[in-house]
Amino acid sequence: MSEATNPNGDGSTTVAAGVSSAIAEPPREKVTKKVLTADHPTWCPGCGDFAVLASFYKVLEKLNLEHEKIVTLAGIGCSSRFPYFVNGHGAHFIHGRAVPLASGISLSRPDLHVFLFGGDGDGFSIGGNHLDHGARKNINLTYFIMDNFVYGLTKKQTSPTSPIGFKSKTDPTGAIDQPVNPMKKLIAGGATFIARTHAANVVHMMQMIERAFDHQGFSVIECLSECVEFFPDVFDPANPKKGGSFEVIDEKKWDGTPEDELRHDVTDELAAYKLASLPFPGVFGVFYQSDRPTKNALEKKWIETTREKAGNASDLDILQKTFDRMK
Ligand SMILES: Cc1ncc(C[n+]2csc(CCOP(=O)(O)OP(=O)(O)O)c2C)c(N)n1
Ligand code: SF4
Ligand SMILES: [Mg+2]
Repeated sequence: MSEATNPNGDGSTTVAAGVSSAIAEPPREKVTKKVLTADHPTWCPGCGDFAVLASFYKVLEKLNLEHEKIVTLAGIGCSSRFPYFVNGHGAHFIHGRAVPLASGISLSRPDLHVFLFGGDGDGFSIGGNHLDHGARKNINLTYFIMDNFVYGLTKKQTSPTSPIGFKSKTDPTGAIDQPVNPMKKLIAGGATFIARTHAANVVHMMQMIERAFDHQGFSVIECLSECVEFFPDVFDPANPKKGGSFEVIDEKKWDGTPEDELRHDVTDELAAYKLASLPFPGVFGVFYQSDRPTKNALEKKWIETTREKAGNASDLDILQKTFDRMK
């Protein structure tokens, strides 16, 4: 999503007519955690989402983006409270509808950095359909899904990623439905950057956020983020501090060595699908990445061509001509 750092797309910046480029801009305030911190997070003590927020602040600090260009959006859920805690443009939207909201913002304001946050219920259940369409259209944004295998905010219902046998208020004798495999869903949906991480591994989480940010297109990170209240310890098998093992995907280096042949090619969809089929807790890192054109780029080109065909008329003239034709 680094397109936003270069609004004109050619290395230039626009100076409004009549405004002298000699006017010195006041020095920019550095984007620090202090500047980025808004409200006090209201998650339960020990909730995995705290680490996600801390990692996000750290990545923003490192990237030192223009503060006014940062947008955080979310649906509904504990994880979706995220925009409240970030001092930037933000919105807490209807449950499951964060992707269309973010898509509109990304398409109409390519100069902004659009970050989307939410939970497994928001993304894979009520918003599952929107996720697929954002992915196939390859909208330029970064979507961070805090997957805790449960509906946290509404106090323990089975979520689309809850494992079979999970006892909840909606499945008191244990869940019987096949859970969604987030990586497989995202690969099939057409997302062009797909990664998986764990909230207990801040360094890895930050690497994934940065790589997702650098990607042009629909970048998604699934992060195992523990709900200590309603599904504690479920991610321990992938947490070395709790006796588990965190296995990172060994990506191809394209160095021509025999060992490189065994490494994962992130552009290989089938190989990504095989990694996604590994039993829980699976592996972590970048599963898939492709450079398919974004809708943002395709739509921009289409608008330019159409405008040219209309003799570079203004929006108002084009609208007027359309109305005139309808008379
Ligand atoms: C249309 C609609 N249906 C249901 C709800 C109730 N609801 C609010 S959050 C939520 C689930 C949130 O789960 P998840 O996205 O996994 O977030 P978490 O709280 O676990 O972080 C539900 C069912 C709602 N707010 N709106
Ligand atoms: S209920 Fe679970 S997900 Fe929600 S804040 Fe508490 S620990 Fe986090
Ligand atoms: Mg959840």
